[in-house]
Amino acid sequence: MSEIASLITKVRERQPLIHNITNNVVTNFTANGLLSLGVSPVMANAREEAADMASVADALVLNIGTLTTPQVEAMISAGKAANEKGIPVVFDPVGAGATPFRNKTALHILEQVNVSLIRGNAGEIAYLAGADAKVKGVDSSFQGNNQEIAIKAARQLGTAVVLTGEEDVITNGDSLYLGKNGHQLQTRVTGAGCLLSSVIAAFLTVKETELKAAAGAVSFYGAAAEIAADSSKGPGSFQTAFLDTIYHLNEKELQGKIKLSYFNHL
Ligand code: ATP
Ligand code: TZP
Ligand code: MG
Ligand code: MG
Repeated sequence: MSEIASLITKVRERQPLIHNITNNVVTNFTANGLLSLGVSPVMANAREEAADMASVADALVLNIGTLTTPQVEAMISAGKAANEKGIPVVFDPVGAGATPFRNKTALHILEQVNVSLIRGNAGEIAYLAGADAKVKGVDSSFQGNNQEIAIKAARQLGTAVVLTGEEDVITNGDSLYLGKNGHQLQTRVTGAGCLLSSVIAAFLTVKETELKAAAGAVSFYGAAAEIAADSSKGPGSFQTAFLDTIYHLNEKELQGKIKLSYFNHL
């Protein structure tokens, strides 16, 4: 696990610029989370500049949490610019499976943009895999086999998939990491999933395989949540402690905390 742990040092050394077109619930938390990590966030949603910003960024995050038609146009234009430049694109299909507009938009973005990785909860990934999704607003109540659903989505969509929950499944349809870091308090802070999508984008800039980079990001993030939860009284103090731990947690401490299993040739 030392190779996976070393990615956090590489991310901090590289200090990538992460362009986020994200929802208006989590914008501030995402920017602060990325700054705590040691990377540069920028939010640029306007159709008029989304492509220009993507073309100077090191990675792009498309998040449909509070989508509007102009914002979707901005996402597609930024996504195409990112593809032309060859930078990673992370897609967070927030609430896919919940309404026809979200469903249609999620599939449209995946048609138009070459996405490097999709990060969602079980219900969202199940919807994209064509399974019977249960998405309550933006939260999942899907009760199926998460590993099977993630593998199916990755194979069908031809992209890496990170399905998060109590256990995290990270797969490209051929091999898989199962991650067991994390804390239940993460489900009581809005944007815990959205910030993770942006943290994964930062890790994708250090030129590892998508799977290794995502495994590094997910383990780092989950380990930070565990440490933060130890000194928290509830969701309010957890949110502050989580940002502090994202700032302080280093490669050496992380190494002893990673809970990852790897499965090859699925
Ligand atoms: P949802 O909207 O369903 O809450 P989300 O998009 O916010 O989903 P999560 O699945 O909650 O995303 O994942 C965010 C982070 O929280 C991940 O790092 C994941 O490992 C962690 N996590 C989620 N649920 C739990 C849990 N019950 N126990 C431990 N960690 C969890
Ligand atoms: N409503 C629309 S987007 C959003 C809410 C509550 C934030 C979802 O964030 P996350 O990371 O999926 O919990
Ligand atoms: Mg959540
Ligand atoms: Mg989410």
